Amino acid sequence: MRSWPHRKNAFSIPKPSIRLSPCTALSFWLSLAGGIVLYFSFLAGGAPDTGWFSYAPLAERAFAPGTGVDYYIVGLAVNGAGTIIGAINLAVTILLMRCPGMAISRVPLFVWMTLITSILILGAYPALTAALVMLLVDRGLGGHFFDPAGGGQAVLWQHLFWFFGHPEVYIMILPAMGMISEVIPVFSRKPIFGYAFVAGSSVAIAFLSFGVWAHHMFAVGLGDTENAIFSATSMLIAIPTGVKIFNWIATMIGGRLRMTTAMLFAVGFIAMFVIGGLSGVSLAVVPIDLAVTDSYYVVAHLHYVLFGGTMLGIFAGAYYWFPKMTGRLLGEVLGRWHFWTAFVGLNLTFLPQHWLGAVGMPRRVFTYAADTGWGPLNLISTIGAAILAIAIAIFFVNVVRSLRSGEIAGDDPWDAFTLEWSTTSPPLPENFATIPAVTGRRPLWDRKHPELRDAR
Ligand SMILES: [Cu+2]
Repeated sequence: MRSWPHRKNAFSIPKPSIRLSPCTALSFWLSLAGGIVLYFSFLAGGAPDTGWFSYAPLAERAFAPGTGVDYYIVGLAVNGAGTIIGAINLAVTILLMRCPGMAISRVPLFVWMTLITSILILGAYPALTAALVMLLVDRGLGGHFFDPAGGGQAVLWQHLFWFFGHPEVYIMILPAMGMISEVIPVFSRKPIFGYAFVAGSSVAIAFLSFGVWAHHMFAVGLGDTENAIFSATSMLIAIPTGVKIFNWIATMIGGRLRMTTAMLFAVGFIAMFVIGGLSGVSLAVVPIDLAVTDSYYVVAHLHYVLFGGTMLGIFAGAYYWFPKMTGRLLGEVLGRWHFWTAFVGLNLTFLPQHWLGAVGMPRRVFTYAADTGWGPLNLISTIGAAILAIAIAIFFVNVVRSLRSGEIAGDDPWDAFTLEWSTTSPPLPENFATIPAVTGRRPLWDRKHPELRDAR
């Protein structure tokens, strides 16, 4: 295994200090409490059994008399309050508390994506919260918001839910995109290609993501004109997404690549996200959507985006920032095992589901008739899921082992670009001994290599 410069001895790891500001603490504890309320429903006489989007009227008391949906409502509302407070906190910090010289056109792309994600949260979560309150009124106080018999509209729930639900996809993927936008340039030893396009295309994605929600509702019967409009806006969103893919690839072209585990996961993200993105474009075509809606094709698409995309991106970020957080590197040998088992496992699990969906296997079934012929592909999928579980286990073993006896990271184990690598690992409570001055997009790199300094 290669050894990186700037190693320090075993006694130089500062004690980690976790101190939350009151606002951060409120957001963290509300989010955690909301999650606990939701999971507590399993113990309290039944989890919500109306699917993750809890469609009305099935979520109304007449059809779901237990307490499961009530736990869903309260859990998501409390969790959402924590998320909204966290988003305000992050947006205000990024907009108002940057260090001298850190113009908004110089902040790391991970920070850009965090800002855009926070704005998306502020636009999307209130719609969900409003819908949850209305459902609570329907269930607890005899309201009729979603009850056609009382003059309400069941489809109103779908509009409100998906007005939240589609931006939510970007809320989950944009931070991961930000992570690989940090990892790929450092391990290509090149600045990101087209910084302004990576940041700007995310603004475009955020803007468009509020105008595509009804692509989840093509089968509802809104009408051909409505379906055509939402089909067009959904296809449009592929353009800024594609721009990013080209930026990442162009960053790697001509670079001196270091295929660390973090970089493997980042490259894996690009490959898998292209598959998930393309199946997403196919679902924006109304006739295709009508043919495969509520089938395993949708399940396959979602998992290529959220596992092949978001999870691989989070793993890339974990291997990249673990040394900064803990002072020790994650093991590279176990890291490679983790990557390849995850990569093989996820493709074995989710790729066959495209075919299963296309031939009509509905989602949310746990069994099917033998003469459907779905058995072999489901068997492959099951084997893949087991391999995926092994991959996650390898990651946790790696984390525990590295925490106890991992290689000492030092301040800057990757010869990185950005300011967090100029301070100790883990950082001091104040982050920096003196407030750094910034004159470009790669402040630490500029300091290390004044002769190669970026123009901006
Ligand atoms: Cu969507």
